[in-house]
Amino acid sequence: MIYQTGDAYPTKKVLGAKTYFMKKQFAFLCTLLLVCSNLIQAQKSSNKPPNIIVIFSDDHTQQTISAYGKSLMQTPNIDRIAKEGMIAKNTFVTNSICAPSRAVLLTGKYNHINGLKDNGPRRFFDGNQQQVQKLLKQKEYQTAWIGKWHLQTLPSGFDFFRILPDQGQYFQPNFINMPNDTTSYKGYTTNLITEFSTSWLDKRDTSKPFFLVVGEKATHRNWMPDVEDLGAFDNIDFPYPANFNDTYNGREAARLQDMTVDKTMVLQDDLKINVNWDKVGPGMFARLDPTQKAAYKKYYTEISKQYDALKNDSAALLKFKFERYLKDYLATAKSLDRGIGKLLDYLAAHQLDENTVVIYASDQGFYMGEHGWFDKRFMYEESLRTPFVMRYPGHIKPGTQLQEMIVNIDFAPTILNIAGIQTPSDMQGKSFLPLVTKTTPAAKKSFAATWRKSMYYHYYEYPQPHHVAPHFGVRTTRYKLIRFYGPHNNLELFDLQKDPTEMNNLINDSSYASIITELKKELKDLMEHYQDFEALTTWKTTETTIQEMPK
Ligand code: SGN
Ligand code: CA
Repeated sequence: MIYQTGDAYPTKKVLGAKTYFMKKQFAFLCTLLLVCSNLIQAQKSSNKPPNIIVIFSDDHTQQTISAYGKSLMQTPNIDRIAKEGMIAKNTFVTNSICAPSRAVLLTGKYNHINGLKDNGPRRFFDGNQQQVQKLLKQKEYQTAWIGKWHLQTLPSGFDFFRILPDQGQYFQPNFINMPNDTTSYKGYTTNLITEFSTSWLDKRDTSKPFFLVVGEKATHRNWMPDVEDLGAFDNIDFPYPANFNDTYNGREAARLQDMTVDKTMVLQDDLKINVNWDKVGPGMFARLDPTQKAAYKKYYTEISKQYDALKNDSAALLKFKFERYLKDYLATAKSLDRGIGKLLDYLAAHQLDENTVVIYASDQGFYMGEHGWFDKRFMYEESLRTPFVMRYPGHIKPGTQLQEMIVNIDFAPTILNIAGIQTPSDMQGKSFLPLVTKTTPAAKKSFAATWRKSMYYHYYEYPQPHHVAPHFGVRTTRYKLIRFYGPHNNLELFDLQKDPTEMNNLINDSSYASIITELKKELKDLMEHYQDFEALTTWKTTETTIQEMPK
């Protein structure tokens, strides 16, 4: 007899007692197996580590992100990540420049260890070394890097990459596709990077978790806004920061840099003023298609007229230049923030938002006119800091604010921790997850007690492109000691509580003598701890020319 689905289960009478009980036992066993397999399945999926997206922008600084408080513009989508998760208020980089910062993100190590100290001719990143994506891949993650990469050697350990060559272009950019083919794509870079990211997500293997780095080009020089954002900030007057007219008194390296809005910023290439749009050469503007070029021509011709009208007023011209810089920079940040919103919407629309960690950070901070500058490099606050916000649903309480000092060497260990992977012993950073995930206040307090109280910095690239002398230094919660070397041989000390904009070098102030001694010792200890022996030698051999080395 064949029983069809839906038929009543045969009775004891129909089957006979023995067969009836055997069948009953069999059915019970089947049910048990099914329950067990469901439980294992459920266990498996709850054990499946979360997906991780790192949105990593270029030169996007905290002064322009509203989640950080006083901001030059609103960034609703970056703020959304912070609101749904956490914001790290004191995030610093080890070396404020692009390629080295990316190398730190990948390796969790200082540049003297990962080998990439600057953007220049020495810019060779050894892709054979241990990297975060390779460790994630061992844990079944699918890995991808899409967008700006800037490490000269091609990515390794990623299942997929589509990267901008070198700095990349804002319009009709070339991308390098795997294994090594360059193709030009029509459109605006930020939009393309977003589209490529979501289409990679569409095609991914859904049985595995993913690790995706979205490498944004914005907000890098020469700040070419998307056509729809031209003029987005024109109704706003931006005042100078209080120290715009810095005379660099007592700060030799600051005096000798070449990165002022006044002298270094180029009227045509940077500010698009008085460009001959009908005859643009092979530079950035040549990438605009006819419609985009017409929009640029229309908009910037009007701006040029306003500039020309100020011709005999040098103070007004400088203010105009400064404001134009901010307006173009912020307009590129506007499309960046919009793209982030699209990524977040994509996650929600595909039911991925609950199981995806989203991190937003930049490779370093930037000057928005502070000290009269654009660019980065210096260990001063604006470029030493970088934004860092992260959402991790179910684990980080919405609205969490982290005050402890985190450094970009901590990014890789934290990402690994999220994936359930222990930090390899040779990584120099530490996961800060226990500082922000849900735990008892006591546990958090005891972990925080072990957390770093100072950070170490080392910048190398000199002289080009901006004549910033190499330097290393230490920052504590209150003080900063910087040692310039190479073309300079001097020390700077700042009391950040009394002088947050770093205008008064206190190195010769005798009332700070004991603090200087302590900071020198701390700096030396950090160099030893992070094994920066070259810096230690520089410190030792030349220190006597400035002040006594600590014993
Ligand atoms: C280019 C820029 C510099 C900038 C470096 C490094 N000049 O050389 O102003 O400091 O990149 O930037 S430009 O005229 O070519 O725009 S980084 O973010 O990649 O480190
Ligand atoms: Ca950068």
